[in-house]
Amino acid sequence: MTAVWTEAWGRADGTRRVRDLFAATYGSAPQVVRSAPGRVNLIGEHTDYNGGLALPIALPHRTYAALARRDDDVVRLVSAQERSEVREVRLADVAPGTVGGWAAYVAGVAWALRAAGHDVGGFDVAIDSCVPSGAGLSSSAALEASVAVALDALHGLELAGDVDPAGAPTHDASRAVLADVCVRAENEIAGAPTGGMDQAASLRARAGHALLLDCRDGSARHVPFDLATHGLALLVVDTRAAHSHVDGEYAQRRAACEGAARRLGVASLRDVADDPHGDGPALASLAGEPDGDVLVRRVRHVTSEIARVQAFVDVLATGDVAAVGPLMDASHTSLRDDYEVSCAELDLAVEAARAAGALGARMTGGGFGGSAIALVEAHTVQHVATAVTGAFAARGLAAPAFAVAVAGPPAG
Ligand code: GAF
Repeated sequence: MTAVWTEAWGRADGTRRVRDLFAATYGSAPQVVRSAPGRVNLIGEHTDYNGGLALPIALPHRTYAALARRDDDVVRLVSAQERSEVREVRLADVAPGTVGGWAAYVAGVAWALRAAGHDVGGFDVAIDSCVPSGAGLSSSAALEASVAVALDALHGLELAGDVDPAGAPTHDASRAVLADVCVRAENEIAGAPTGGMDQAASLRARAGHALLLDCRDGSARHVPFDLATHGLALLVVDTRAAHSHVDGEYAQRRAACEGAARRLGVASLRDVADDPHGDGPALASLAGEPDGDVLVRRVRHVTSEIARVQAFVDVLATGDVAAVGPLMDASHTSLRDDYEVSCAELDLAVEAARAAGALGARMTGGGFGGSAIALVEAHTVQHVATAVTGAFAARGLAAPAFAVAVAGPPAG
């Protein structure tokens, strides 16, 4: 059974495609072209909106945005993925609930920049992308971040800075500001109550490194992450099971955590995770509530997952990279059983990858569909992908798509 691969475009190819789309649509050349990556999260799932730790890497798969200024406040938008007519939005009309679909992410970024006091006017924009959409690989954040850095360049906002030759952003603090802008666009204009890890990964990551994000104070540290030197690889399995954050399940999980924190009298569940006495007392007090069983499991996932991120980083520092495998496995079990955000396709991808020799595997991203990741010995990548493909076929499921994730550079 042959595995299907989703290749990342080269930068020159992506730039040419989006320039061509812009010229074919608007009859002139764009003034700026920028791009931003999707991400996979190595570990630390559903921790960001709990003030916790997360450890994403930027993917080599990127979204490309070509822009030119207009002298009115109209935004015209076209996307190669949507194959739709050119859409048109007036910036003055952008508000929660007024823009639907993918255009909300683009117009939302301009709206949030204006709300933060930046002088952003109308523009024409063309979008093209090799980040698979709906695959849990942050195509939304890649779209927002590509538009954010493009608007930054178009209007001379000087927030994005550069990406140095080693693939590191030169201006982390102001990139964190841009990430917040993208989160506002997603939360308020697109209506998805997500937590901010994805936008940080796309804007603040560094090539060859994972981004250790502390979502309580917004600080970030780049942790070396180069699997190839250890003879390892990270296989991404896009299960092709539908996934969306605008639906109610993600919001319910977030509300449950925030409700639990309120009942415990803490600012966020991070405080429970950091309690020197452990999470036992908090879990015991929640167990007595009417919905105690569910609350205990939700909180236990968050506190244990934050501890696993720290353990993962500690293991990486020892150089024994393969030893992170059991932490990935434990993360998946916790997301499946305690947080209940996995699904049959994700569980199958994880189990089939492990059966084919993966050293650890887990769902990545928000869940309810989307992608899994598996840590494998580099020479077994094809073997594991073929085995997972076979397992999906045996269940009568659509063939998954695969990619090898190498930590790439951030938006720029
Ligand atoms: C999605 C969200 F967008 C993130 O903010 C994060 O909560 C993630 O799910 C789960 O870790 O990607």
